[in-house]
Amino acid sequence: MTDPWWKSAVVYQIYPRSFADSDGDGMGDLRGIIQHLDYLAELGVDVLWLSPVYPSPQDDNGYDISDYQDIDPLFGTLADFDELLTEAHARSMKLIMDLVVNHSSDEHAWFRDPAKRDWYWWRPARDGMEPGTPGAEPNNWGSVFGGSAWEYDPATGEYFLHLFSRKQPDLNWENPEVREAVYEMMRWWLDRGVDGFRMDVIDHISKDPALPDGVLSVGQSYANGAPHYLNGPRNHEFLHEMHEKVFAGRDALLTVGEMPGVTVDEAKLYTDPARGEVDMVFQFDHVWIDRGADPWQLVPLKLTALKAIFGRWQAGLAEVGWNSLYWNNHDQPRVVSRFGDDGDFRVESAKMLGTVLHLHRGTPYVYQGEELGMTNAPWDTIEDFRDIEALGQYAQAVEKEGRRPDEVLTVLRARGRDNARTPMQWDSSPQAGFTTGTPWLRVNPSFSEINAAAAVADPDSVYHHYRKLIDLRHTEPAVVSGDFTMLAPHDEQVYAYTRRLGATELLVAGNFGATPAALDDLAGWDDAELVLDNTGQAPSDRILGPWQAVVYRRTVSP
Ligand code: TEU
Repeated sequence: MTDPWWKSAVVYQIYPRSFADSDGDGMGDLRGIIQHLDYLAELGVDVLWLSPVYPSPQDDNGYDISDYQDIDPLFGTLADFDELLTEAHARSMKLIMDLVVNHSSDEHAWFRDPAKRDWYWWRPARDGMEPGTPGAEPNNWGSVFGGSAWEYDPATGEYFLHLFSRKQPDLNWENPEVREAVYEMMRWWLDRGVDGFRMDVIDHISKDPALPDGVLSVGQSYANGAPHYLNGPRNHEFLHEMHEKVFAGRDALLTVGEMPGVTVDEAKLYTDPARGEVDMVFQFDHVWIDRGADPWQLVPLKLTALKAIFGRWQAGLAEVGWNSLYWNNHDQPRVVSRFGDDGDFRVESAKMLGTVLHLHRGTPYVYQGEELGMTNAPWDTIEDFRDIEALGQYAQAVEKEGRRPDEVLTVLRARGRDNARTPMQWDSSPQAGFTTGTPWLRVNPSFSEINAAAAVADPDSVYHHYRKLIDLRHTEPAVVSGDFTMLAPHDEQVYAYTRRLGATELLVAGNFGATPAALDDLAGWDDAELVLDNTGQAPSDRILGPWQAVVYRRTVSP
């Protein structure tokens, strides 16, 4: 059997509101994307993933959808969308949509239809409690964005469940009508020509219908209910049904499930082709690595822990299933600021991080601006943030739980989602060439130095390094299909591994620090071909320079 096409593909994520504004309203749009398709084709990516562009009150920047089968006027029209799809396909790029069906907007017609109450999770107040009074919520779950996961509706005297904002009521997947409506909508987009879906929090769709209380930890007002809605009892069944009813018989699609909290064993089931669920999942272990038991403490990166995580995922999905590989998306801080050095070694460390990630076995995802080495932004006060998560968590922590504002701000500055959402930096003109108007979120002041025009013109830029990484995946079969061996798992500074396919062996090594680092495993590779390097200097005496990354190739006897 030949490998599916997406094993040698690289996906590029576009966050439309921050990508490119064609009409000066300060908000990115579909025509803005069309204007930059040549840039993306030049980068070499195979697939574009669009974060949501559907009609939405924009409470969570479009992850709250009020109509699944149209385009929000903020972004354009369906005709613009069709043109984008045609133009992407004309450049041999596929396009996948964001599918947000764990919840809809509270402004969706389904939620407003009294005949469709069973399409959501409506529940009465806790036994013996007066509806609408403190503590009367049906259970003790907290919303990811702060506060209770239940909203009281005085008109009907009941509560509805929202794992995210109160404007994102959870859909009731137990109801077969809900599932059929979702599948029909998905078929409609596929018939229009889209090439697949990224599925938002798709491991949350099956809940334990008893909705039991979660365990409350000390100092917290709400419990983590995750055990009761994460990878719930019918999650595999629902995804298999979706596969049967939507994907079966259609070729060349890509499906990726966003699955916060998924384990390797579960991911193996979700991505086993024989089971017919999804092609790959986004796991969260490596992006939760610097999250402590106390959410308002910053935990520094421990490289050996990062290697243990990736090593476990590489081994776990080696025979069955497939990995997706990412550092960044619209929910994560910029990787060069998080795990690299966004000061003196910004260019070197951004290239090193890209190299180490991309040459694992799996499908890499590049988030807009990552290919430029874009950094976290400076945030003075909480008023600078726009993200509902940052604002909600700040209110919960500072106003309800009495945390110190500076303590909370320190963590939001380092980890907040708005770091990823500042406008794409196209050139050094005002507003970074993103808009002729006032951008919805402040442009990162780094744009005069870090921008696409400068990067394209500079052969040593992060951008050109990403082009080489993408090209290597397209041309070197060992990158796609080679087996994976982690080297030096106990080394706290160097990340190194080999990939082997038949007689070809690759060695990938990256220095996660500003001091030179020795790697004994480099012995024996001195005569090998240096395929890629980020400093222009081959290592000597097995020593990697500051933030250096190297890729060697040699022929071995099979
Ligand atoms: O994110 C789900 C998710 O896990 C996030 O809550 C994430 O863990 C957190 O924001 C990290 O700080 C998806 C979307 O990617 C996100 O943008 C949405 O807000 C969320 O679902 C609700 O749709």
